[in-house]
Amino acid sequence: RSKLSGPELLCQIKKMVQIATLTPDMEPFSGFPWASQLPPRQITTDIGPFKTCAVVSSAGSLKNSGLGKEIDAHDAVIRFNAAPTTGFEKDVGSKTTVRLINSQVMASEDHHFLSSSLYSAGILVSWDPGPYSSDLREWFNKTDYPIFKQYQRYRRLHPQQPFYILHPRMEWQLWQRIQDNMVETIQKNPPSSGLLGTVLMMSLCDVVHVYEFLPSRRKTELCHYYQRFSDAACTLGAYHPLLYEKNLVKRMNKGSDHDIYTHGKVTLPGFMTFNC
Ligand code: NCC
Repeated sequence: RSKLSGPELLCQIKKMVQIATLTPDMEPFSGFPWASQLPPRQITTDIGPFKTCAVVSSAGSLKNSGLGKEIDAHDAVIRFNAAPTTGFEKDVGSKTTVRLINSQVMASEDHHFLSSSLYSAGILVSWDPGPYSSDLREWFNKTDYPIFKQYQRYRRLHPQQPFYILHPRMEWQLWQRIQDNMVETIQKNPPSSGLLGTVLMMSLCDVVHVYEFLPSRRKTELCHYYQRFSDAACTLGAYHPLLYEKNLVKRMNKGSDHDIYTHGKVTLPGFMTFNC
């Protein structure tokens, strides 16, 4: 098969990946009393559009990057899972507009999701790696972690904080874009939070700058900028098809290779800014 160009890839993703969040009217949720805890409108209706946005990966290569000021200069900033800003402002900034968290973070004891102040800044968006299907009922009966139980608890404790759940269809539509553009057969696991968040921001912003998803000259085996743990699989992927995700993002990059080398920075256009 012929390799798609960057603009063609961007068009495929724009056309074939629907960015959606759960709303109270969707089945089977509409039949549950707690459905009223879900935001009534789509996240794309409620927030944005923003001019410029920053996607801050959690990579160890952000350490000593000094990118904090540049990141904070964006109109909106997305961060992932348990990635902190306190104590790391110089390298990652302090603004958090959206925090995208996987269901493991919500459920595991050691993250103290319900009580930690780490999660209280900005808008929360969560996702769960369900089965390869976009059927909500099937997913509801087979989530990887108890995302709904934790969602209800969190909403009761923090009713004022906006909190969305991604429609699992988005994960698999994006996975399909990765698979269809690779020669190899990739593992049937959803894309990483980093790629999901990048595509989410492309639907909310005119320009998206992604930091240290494609590693800079600071590339390191250090997994996260905020932890001492080292494992090259954090950057290259094991469960998530991360290497393939990065290949795709590299092809869509509108910025220079020099920006990647010095800043780990990729520039992607928002979906509203181009026609296909
Ligand atoms: O590590 P994680 O991701 O929270 O990182 C967020 C996103 O940053 C990008 N990244 C991270 C580290 C690195 N060295 N290079 C990178 O490019 C990736 O795009 C990544 O998605 C996840 O995707 O949700 C993930 O979550 C962790 C873990 O659940 C949370 O950190 C909470 O502890 C997963 N780790 C494990 O399950 C052990 C990880 O596989 C993916």
